[in-house]
Amino acid sequence: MTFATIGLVKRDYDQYYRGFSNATLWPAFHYRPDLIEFDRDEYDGYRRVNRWLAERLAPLLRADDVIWVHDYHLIPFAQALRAFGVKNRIGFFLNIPFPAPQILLNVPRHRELVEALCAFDLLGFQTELDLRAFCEYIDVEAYGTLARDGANPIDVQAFGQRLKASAYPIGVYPDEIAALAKDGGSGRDVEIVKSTLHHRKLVMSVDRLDYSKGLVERFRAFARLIEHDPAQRNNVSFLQIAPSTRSDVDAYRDIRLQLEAESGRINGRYAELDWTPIRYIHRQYDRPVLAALFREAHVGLVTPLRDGMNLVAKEYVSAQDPDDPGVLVLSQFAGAARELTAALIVNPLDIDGMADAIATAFKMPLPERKTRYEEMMAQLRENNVSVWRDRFLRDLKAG
Ligand code: ADQ
Repeated sequence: MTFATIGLVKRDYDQYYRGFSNATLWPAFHYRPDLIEFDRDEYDGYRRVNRWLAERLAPLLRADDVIWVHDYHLIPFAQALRAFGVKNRIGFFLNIPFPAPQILLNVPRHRELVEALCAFDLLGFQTELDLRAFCEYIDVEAYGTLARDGANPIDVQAFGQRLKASAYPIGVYPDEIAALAKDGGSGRDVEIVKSTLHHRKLVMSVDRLDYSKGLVERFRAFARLIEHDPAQRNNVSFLQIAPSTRSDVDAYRDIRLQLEAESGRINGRYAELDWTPIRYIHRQYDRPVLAALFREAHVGLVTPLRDGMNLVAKEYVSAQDPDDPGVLVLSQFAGAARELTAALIVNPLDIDGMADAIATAFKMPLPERKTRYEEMMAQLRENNVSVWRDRFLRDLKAG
């Protein structure tokens, strides 16, 4: 693979990346209008950087290149490329949710953004729900037309453009992760976790530290579990791995402080001399280590408030021992819940419901754990990341 990379100067980083991308679009697209910040200069910076990236890419392109653009940082990218005379096929995949129109309307200039999206030839969303939200905007807000003949991808006409749109749920390579999980088990980090567990059950979560991931609610659910069932105390350990991201955006500083307070409160209340209920670690780990840790965990607790897909859910299932698999507890608001229906599906705002699901997972008999695991693995194999890529590129090239 050949990469062309360019750096951003501080003003561009602040306006384009930290500002409009991560303080306006990210909260809006994750259904958090209360966290949306909008600054006109940042929006101008967002458009300017997209134009500049397009200007730098245009001379590198050959006539038969197919261009695949990823994510919310690059919504105006096709429009910008077209302005430089690029005629190639251009597709866009949105890794995060697409919000319902009533949420998107909170973003000033939302119409310009959706108009920019319509300059792509193909739009890919994670789930049917995201696709439907986009179509609703086209229908109700943009007075566009959508071909309702059941064809997939759907034909869209809006803002004087014709394009196609469909759902392409992103996948993983489940068998590669399974192999990593098996081999990674002898590493030092994994041995440390095993030796300090002392046969306690392990509940595990891995997320970027982000307010969309539902960490506070999850910590409270774990506290509720040990509060209501004292027999669980000292018999279960919760490992939360969450490296900081975007720590220069205010909302991310706030969530970090809130989590530190919450884990401190819970550990202060319930810890014993030989047991800390929550281990909360701000670190990146190598993929084999994470995979091996997933395999040790009796419960994978993946409870985002909103998530485009959530690959951790798919990685956790893939990493399990087929002869003794753990149980995935999964938020109904993760895109992955549309495919991994054999998980224990929870509402991440229902603290008691999540505590009950963890207790159910602990008690689940081996045959049921195996059936659920096998159903989910079959789904992950059928829609692995190559299948996802090939479907998108086939539709993009088909025109
Ligand atoms: P993210 O919000 O980053 O991705 P996710 O899908 O869970 O969320 O992917 C995170 C990846 O980073 C996983 O592969 C995970 O293993 C890895 N990771 C997380 N914490 C780690 C740590 N401490 N050390 C090492 N690796 C770690 C966005 C969207 C998602 C969507 C993906 C892909 O928000 O909804 O699923 O893109 O489309």
